[in-house]
Amino acid sequence: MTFYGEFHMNLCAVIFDVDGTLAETEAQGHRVAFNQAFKEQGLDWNWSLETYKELVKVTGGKERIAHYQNDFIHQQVLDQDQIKALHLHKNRCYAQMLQQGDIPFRPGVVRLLKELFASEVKVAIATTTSPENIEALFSQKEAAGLLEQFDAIAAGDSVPQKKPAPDIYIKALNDMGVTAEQAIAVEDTHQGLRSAKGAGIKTLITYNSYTEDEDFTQADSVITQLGEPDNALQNIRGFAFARPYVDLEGLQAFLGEP
Ligand code: XBP
Repeated sequence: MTFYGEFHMNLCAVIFDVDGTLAETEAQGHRVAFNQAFKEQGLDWNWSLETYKELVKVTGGKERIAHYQNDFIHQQVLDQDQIKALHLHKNRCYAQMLQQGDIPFRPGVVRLLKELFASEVKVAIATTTSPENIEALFSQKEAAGLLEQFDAIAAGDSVPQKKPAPDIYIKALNDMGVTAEQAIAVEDTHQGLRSAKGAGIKTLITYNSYTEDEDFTQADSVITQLGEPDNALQNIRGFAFARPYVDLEGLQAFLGEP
């Protein structure tokens, strides 16, 4: 007997975005690391929470720095090679922050990953950030042994175009050998939603305080968080989860509903 009733579509894979979806890494993670790198490189740039909220709409750290020069300060302070070097410096700062275990996973993430890893369902990552930053995030104590269990990790510069282009989700599907109809994407931003939907994948949005006012009208389900038995999710729109938390059965029902 199931909690959700009958469903007929077979869930084969779940693909997770990283930044903002697995953990709130943007405002208190990448942004802080960018500012530290700017300071250590002698730049007088400082990205406030408000500025970063705009900048984060451009996916990719290197692309974000270029966009800042072009559209915010209207000054080419750094060329492409200098941007690359600054971005590497920022990622070293970010990894150091995570070594101190500063950015916890969002509610329900570790629980759901463990349930999926113990099942037949394949699990992947589709992210704009680099493999090094994913390793840094998963080096935190609560995620010990999890990263090795993913079936595919599609990350960073491995595709021609970053989100909102669908390339990274298409790569994750191909790497796992599953079709878009057999998979679910979990995202937290409008740009990520466009990417997953562009690849034809049913998408669950777990927004956060940084992205809650973004346009999620294309999403198949919008909820506040994956949730825990004692820390319930709220269904916002689209498919509604019957339990206070997202589990494998809930995801199967989500994929299976017309
Ligand atoms: C989010 C991004 C990334 C991070 C910074 O990726 O756009 O650019 O902000 O990481 P996603 P990098 O939501 O797809 O996980 O500096 O390594 O780009």
